[in-house]
Amino acid sequence: MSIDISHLVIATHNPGKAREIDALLGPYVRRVYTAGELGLPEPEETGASFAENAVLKAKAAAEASGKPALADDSGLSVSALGGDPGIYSARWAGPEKDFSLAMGKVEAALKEVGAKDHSAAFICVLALAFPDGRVETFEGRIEGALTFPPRGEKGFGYDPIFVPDEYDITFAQMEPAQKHAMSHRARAFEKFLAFCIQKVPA
Ligand code: ITT
Repeated sequence: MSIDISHLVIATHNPGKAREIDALLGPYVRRVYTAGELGLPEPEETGASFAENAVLKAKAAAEASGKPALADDSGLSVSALGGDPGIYSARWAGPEKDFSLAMGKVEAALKEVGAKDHSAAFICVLALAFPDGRVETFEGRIEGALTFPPRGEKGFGYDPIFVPDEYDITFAQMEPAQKHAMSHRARAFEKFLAFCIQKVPA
């Protein structure tokens, strides 16, 4: 079986994610359309897991566009907060998508539980959906620890408070290429690309 992802819809409305996905797809895809560019609606994320939400977004975009669609559901899982904000990572930023507010909420929640353990992980599940209803998922994860106050101007979302294990700078202090060499999204992409390449006939 071969799969054609040469024209792919990126089912995200998050410009930070879209930028990273574009860079990670690199030469593998000829034409990338974003959900915003195609005017696709933003489906409500009603799933109970990253995978369920990724599938829901990818399927909606594939159905609406008639093209294969790739969605990313991701977030920050903080050990001392029982995995929160997790699948609610975007919602913690409120309607204004204010991540200073979201990072402040994480810091306040850690203080409230008196947590000494600041370990956390970023998780990303990619879902690839086809107009005929087929869907595949790929998961990536990176472990690290949270630091306050936030540091760095690069990246997006919670990057300024996340220090990956074995580093002393945050994702927001890294050049994009350095983040892409290790991130949860990059790890999910490795699996996605391996799947696609394996399926393409020689
Ligand atoms: P779409 O659903 O349109 O893709 P979204 O922002 O709503 O956009 P999610 O529901 O997957 O996406 O929310 C994930 C949130 O987790 C996202 O808004 C970021 O704030 C955060 N996040 C995910 N990956 C991240 C990364 O690499 N660096 C920093 N924050 C990240």
